[in-house]
Amino acid sequence: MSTKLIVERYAGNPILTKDDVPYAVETVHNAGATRYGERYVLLFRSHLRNGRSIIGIAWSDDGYRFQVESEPFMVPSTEGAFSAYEEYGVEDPRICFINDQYYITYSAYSRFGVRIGLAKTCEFKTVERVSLISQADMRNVVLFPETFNGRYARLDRPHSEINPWCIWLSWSTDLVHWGDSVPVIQPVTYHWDEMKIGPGATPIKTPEGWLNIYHGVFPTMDGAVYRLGVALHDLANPARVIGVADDWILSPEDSWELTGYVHNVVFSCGAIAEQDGTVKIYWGGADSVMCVGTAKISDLVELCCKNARPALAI
Ligand code: BMA
Repeated sequence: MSTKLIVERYAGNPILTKDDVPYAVETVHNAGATRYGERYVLLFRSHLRNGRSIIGIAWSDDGYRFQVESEPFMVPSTEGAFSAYEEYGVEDPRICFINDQYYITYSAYSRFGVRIGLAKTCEFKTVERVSLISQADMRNVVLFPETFNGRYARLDRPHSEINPWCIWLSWSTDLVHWGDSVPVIQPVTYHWDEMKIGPGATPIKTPEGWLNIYHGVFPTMDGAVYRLGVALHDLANPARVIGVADDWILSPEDSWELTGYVHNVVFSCGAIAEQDGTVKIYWGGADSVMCVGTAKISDLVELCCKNARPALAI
């Protein structure tokens, strides 16, 4: 099976650009995605001209043609406990439906570093901030949509000078306090994801395991290249990784992925499984536009099982 054919890009890409946004922004990228009834929702990140980010919202009936709402969905909080940690912007939202609520995990940037905020909504009209759920420095938190023996689980990506930028898994009984953290996937030296990896889309449940679409970064003389890969986690204990696909599934190729606000980037914060066994994967191209492509879930699972490399490999 050629990985070149794994993700079929939508012919109408890019599906959203700054020209589709009715307020002034410079980029549209890194959108969390979910289904709301019969419709599709994207919560996308946009840079303002001061370089800081806000989160907008777009709706679609088919998952391809989106209409952006007239006002942003989340802007940095200016009051209460959140304001001190969002002054530099809110970024890269992921959406997870649990307990009849849509939970949103996002990066909150401030003079104190980057940490993760948790917010929730029932109808994508109003949004309520719940708690800051990490210390600095943490990015890329995705929740699992189910509990495991009464505990919630999340994939996260703490970073520091000595941590080799791994994907970790943490547990919680209330979605606010997290612990029992363990590293679950490490970058592999001289591999497409050797520089750093991070969770991408909310994990998708398959009969074989939880499918984790993540991003990996390779350093080159021309800067970093961001690509997407896949891993499969045990259904009953997602801290156990069944396999990590050796090859990437998506690499920057289209002109709007190769050049833009940051060149050579495909970065996903959301994917939506369909009844027909396919998944719509949404990704930001070059931190500038939103794109979508489809893959067969069974192909992605097969890559994790038949073409795997060790999860903790150094
Ligand atoms: C990462 C994050 C992402 C961004 C990517 C490529 O560190 O900032 O939001 O898409 O870099 O610039």
